[in-house]
Amino acid sequence: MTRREWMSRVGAGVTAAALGSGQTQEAPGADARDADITLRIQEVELELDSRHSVKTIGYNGQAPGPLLRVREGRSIAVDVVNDTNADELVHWHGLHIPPEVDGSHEEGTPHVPRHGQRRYEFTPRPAGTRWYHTHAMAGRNLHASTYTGQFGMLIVDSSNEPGAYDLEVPILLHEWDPSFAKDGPMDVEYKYLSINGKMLGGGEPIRVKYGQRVLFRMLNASATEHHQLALAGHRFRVVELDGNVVAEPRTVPVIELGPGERADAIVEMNTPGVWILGEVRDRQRNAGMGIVVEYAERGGAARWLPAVSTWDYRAFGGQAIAPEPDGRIPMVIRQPEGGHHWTINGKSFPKTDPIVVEANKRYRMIFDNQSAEAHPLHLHRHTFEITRFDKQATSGVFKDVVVVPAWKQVEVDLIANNPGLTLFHCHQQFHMDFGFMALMQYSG
Ligand SMILES: [Cu+2]
Repeated sequence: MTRREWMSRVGAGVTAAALGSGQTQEAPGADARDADITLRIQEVELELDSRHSVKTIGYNGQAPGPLLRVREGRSIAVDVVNDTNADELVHWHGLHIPPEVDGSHEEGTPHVPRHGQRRYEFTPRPAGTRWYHTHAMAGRNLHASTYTGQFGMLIVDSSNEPGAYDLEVPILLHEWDPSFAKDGPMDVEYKYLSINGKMLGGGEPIRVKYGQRVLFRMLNASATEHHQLALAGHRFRVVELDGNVVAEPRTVPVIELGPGERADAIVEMNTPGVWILGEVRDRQRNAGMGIVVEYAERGGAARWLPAVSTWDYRAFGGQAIAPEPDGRIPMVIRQPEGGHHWTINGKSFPKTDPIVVEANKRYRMIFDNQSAEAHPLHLHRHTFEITRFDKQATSGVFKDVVVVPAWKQVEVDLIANNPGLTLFHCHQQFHMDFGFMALMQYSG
């Protein structure tokens, strides 16, 4: 049975349940003149549970936005209608598409004008768990950009998926009602946390049956926060990171995701009961970051069990030796004392040095984090391979976001195979808005 058939039998119902009013928007034939997908950016009153709701900006009257499912290699047209008072951009995170439609102002993508609309046309690739989100700048405005509900999952299906699972469940993390911390005026804190737009207990449970294999597609759509997830009574077999198959699938108790990262994991449903899938840290889970997983014919209060993280990208890597790169791109990351700007090699965007590459050559980005914070570093329009993590070589873990821990070094290799301006930045919104960006450009 193909993945597509699974989806039509069970998956569509599951995703609709997990995302509330969410629904898959299928791309019809390429000859259709109407848009395949329409996204309307508009204000949303999001009910987190029966006692809490927030006003935010979302897509098509919901947050998260609709789960989009498209076919790899089949061109689509997306009409984005902007009902808000601010110019917007939709970034297709993880896709290898041209800068004109990638959704980055810095790369030259035109805005979707306030109270206007714009069509994005592109051919989705590569296959995997991708996502879409606003790429507007927020600065100190915590009611803009990725602080809002402008995010959703985008699944790019290939024609030859094995489909070795019975059920597919998206898990999207986000926080709401942000403010600046009183004791640290540059730290953002949040009142409510959610999975799939609901606080723990506020939405429908994920309903499973004994013996099922469930594929969880997890996305950290937070503007600023790193998260750790566990499913009480169960373990995750991680098969993909950022939507890309890993060299060595491994079973782990806890999955860690920086802002922008995804993990796809299969769970064998072999411990009947009513359980919590949620943030490992009590404070985060109690603020709403959890969802109930309920076996058929089981009832009672949902149980939580503490879990300890063993997370390490290298666990999913192989032993292959990376070829010598054609060029090395060292990047030293610092936050000069007393300021809140970030620097790459001593400069803040837009003054950061351009990263110049030649088409079809291999480059090694060498990240040296000289700061006390972990940074989720994202390269647009390309996929990179982690080749060294904290002084240890690794291979076969392909990503578009890599978390570089405080005071550590990480190296990634990329093949420059998608000419055009390409944005590199920290996915922590408050970091990217304060200088932590650079542009990669192709020479000749
Ligand atoms: Cu950062």
